[in-house]
Amino acid sequence: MKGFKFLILSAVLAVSVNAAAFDANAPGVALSPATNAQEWNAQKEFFQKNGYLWIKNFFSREQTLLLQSWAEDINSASEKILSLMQSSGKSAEYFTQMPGTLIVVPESKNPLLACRAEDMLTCYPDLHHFIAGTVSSYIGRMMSEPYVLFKDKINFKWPGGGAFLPHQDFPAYEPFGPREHITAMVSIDPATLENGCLHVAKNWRETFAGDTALNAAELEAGRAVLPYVTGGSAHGSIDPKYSGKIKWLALETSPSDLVLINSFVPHYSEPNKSKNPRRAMFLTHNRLREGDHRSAYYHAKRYDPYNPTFHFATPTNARTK
Ligand SMILES: O=C(O)CCC(=O)C(=O)O
Ligand SMILES: [Fe+2]
Repeated sequence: MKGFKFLILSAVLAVSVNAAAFDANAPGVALSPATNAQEWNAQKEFFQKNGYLWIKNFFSREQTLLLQSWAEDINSASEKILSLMQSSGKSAEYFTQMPGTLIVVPESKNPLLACRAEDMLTCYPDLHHFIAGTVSSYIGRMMSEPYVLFKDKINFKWPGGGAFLPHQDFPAYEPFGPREHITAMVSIDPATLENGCLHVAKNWRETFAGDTALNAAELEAGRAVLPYVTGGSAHGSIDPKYSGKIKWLALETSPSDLVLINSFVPHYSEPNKSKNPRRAMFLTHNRLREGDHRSAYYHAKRYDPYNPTFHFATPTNARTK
């Protein structure tokens, strides 16, 4: 009887260890943050191979409430800035060059609604500290070396707004130095197919294997840049001949989840067809050994906000310039 109980117990333990690593029915989903060497390795290996990782139950209930309250504060500050922009008649540069002010980009169809707000962490030092102590330290632990924040933003994606065409982030970040990036997506609202959740490419290296227009070694390393549109309203989006071949995985995330993507994995999102916003923070990191470039990045953005490199496949007017 004792032996039988032991067998049952070890079977249950074996199942729960596997479940904590990955859910076989949902590729790339870890049901909880890694807690032991085996889980850390499994998450790192999956991320390095696929370019994304989806971790459930990363944030506690209290932490998600805190993040939601920061998102509300950032939205109301953003709306004040947009309304001042309208009423004062001053240019966007006038506001973006004001030290310590959020960089707010309006929705293309509504100048009073924030499509996104950037450099939030400069304006909300407590949020910066919170992200450094949760998300950044987790990335550093998983990758076995320290990572530092490179850029940060919140995309509000209001009802009717906000499609992001298929794109890779790397070409937009490349001019600033680091060769590798890890972006953490923190969902403020539950993300669904209806409200425009993020989709990531599945096995994109395999999809394009043998394509002679691509550098085979770069593709093998998961570092190939796919041909993309330059100029016009689709600037930065992957050439449809390529994006049409990609198989996509929809990430219907909840606010306690953490999603990590590298800057090469193709991704996109549909417009929000629901009645509520689909807010998400995007916190991009690079390896500390490649330098701390956040201030230089935001200095460039504040003084040259219309440069197309800052408007890759985004639903704003500025990208047409
Ligand atoms: O908010 C989204 O759905 C996608 C955002 C994105 O890919 C980006 O801003 O680079
Ligand atoms: Fe992106």
